[in-house]
Amino acid sequence: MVGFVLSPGRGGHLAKRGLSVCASGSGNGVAKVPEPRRAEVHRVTGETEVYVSVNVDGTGVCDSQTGIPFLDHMIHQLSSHGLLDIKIEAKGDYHIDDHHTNEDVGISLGMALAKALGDKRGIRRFGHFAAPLDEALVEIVLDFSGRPYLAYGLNIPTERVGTYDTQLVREFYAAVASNAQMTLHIRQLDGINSHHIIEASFKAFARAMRMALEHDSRRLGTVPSSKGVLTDEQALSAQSVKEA
Ligand SMILES: [Mn+2]
Repeated sequence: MVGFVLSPGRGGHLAKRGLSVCASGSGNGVAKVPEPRRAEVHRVTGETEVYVSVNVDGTGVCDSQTGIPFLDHMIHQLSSHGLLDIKIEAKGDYHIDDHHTNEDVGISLGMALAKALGDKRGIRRFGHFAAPLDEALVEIVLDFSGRPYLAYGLNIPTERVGTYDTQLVREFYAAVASNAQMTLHIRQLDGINSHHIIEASFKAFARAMRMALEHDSRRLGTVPSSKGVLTDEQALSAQSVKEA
C-alpha cells in the first residue's frame, strides 16, 4: 500500500479560471429542524466545465452526466448507498482522454462536500465500511479531519473496465480526498474482477461517508474535535483565490 500526503487544493497542473462556489444550509447547531446540507460548485477550466450539486441529507437521488459512463455508474453507487443527492453535469477534453474530466469531477465533488459540511458541527466525523461484491471485498476507513490524505490499496488487475482507464480510480479518490479535506484509507481485502473491485470500493466509500456525515445527537451540534476545529478554512479560501 502506498500512502501520500495531498496538499489542500491540489489540481495545480490544470489552468484554472472562472471558479464560482456557493453553499447553504451548514446550520448553526441551534435550529430545531436542521437545514439540509447542500452545496453547488460550478468550475470552469481550459480543459473542463463541471457543475456539481450535493445534498448530504438526501435520499439517494442521482443524475450524473460526466461523459464517462463507468464514472457515472460509480457516482450512482455513492448516491444510492450514501443517501447523497448528487447532480453532475460535466464536459471536457475527451478527445485527449478521460483524465482531466475524471479528476475535475472528483475535485468539484470534493469541494461541494466541503462547502456543504461547513464547520462540520454535529457530524460523527469517522466512518468505515467493508463492502463485498461477489469475490471482491474492499474496506474504507475515513475521517473528515480537515487533513487531506489518501492511502490507496487497490490492485486492479486490468488496464481498463470497458473504456475506463483503471488508473483513473486513484486519481478520482485523490481529488475527492484532497478537496473534501478527508483522510481516506482504501484497502482491498479480496478481489479478482476489476469491475467488482472498483464497485465494491465505491459502495464501501458511500456507506463510510454516510456513517461519518450523519448527525450525532450526543454531539449537541458541536464540532467533533478536541481542538474545536475540523476545517482548514485557510486552505479552502486559498484554493478559491488560487483557482478564481
Ligand atoms: Mn457494476
